[in-house]
Amino acid sequence: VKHPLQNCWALWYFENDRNNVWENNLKEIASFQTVEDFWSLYNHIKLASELKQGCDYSLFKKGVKPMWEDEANRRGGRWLISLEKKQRPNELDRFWLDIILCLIGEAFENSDEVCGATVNLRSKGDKIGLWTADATNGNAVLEIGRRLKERLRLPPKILIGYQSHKDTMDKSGSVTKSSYTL
Ligand code: M7G
Repeated sequence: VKHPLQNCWALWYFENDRNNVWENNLKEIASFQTVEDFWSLYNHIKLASELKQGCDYSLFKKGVKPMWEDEANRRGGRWLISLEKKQRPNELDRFWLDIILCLIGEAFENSDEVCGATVNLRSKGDKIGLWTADATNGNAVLEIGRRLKERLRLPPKILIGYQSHKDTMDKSGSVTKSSYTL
């Protein structure tokens, strides 16, 4: 018998095709709700570092689209880990897998607040974001951020910032201010 996860999760893939509006480039690839089905999926898809520039993977609770406008996300925000270019070959895949294991293993006290996570492959530097449901829930946001840093073994001097999606949306292009930094 397979080992059930507490939640059902969906994996999404985004490929940057400029002929389409952003949302239409977003595709739900697969979903799973057991440990075994997670590993069979993981073992048969490309590593994040093997995706083309401009592509994303997202892992979200089933039923939540990996976009700001989704009802589950629209009051929320994300913890953002900005990677240096040189981290793609040696750290990106480990960070992404560790974040997935935190999500599906419900590693946070406030796991109910977690919506999902995204990895963006970008020439200017890759990004990993952990999305939570309520940017005004400071206690939950901070607990999740602290644990995330711990689980990814990010050194204290590497700072991560939390930004509400509303601020990200309004600031599109320029730098978004962080509501919290850890
Ligand atoms: P990005 O892919 O998050 O980061 O956003 P990047 O700037 O490093 O590539 C790029 C652009 O994609 C944004 O400026 C938006 O036009 C669009 N976009 C990204 N996200 C996450 C969303 C979203 O959730 N909803 C909508 N409508 N557009 C988005």
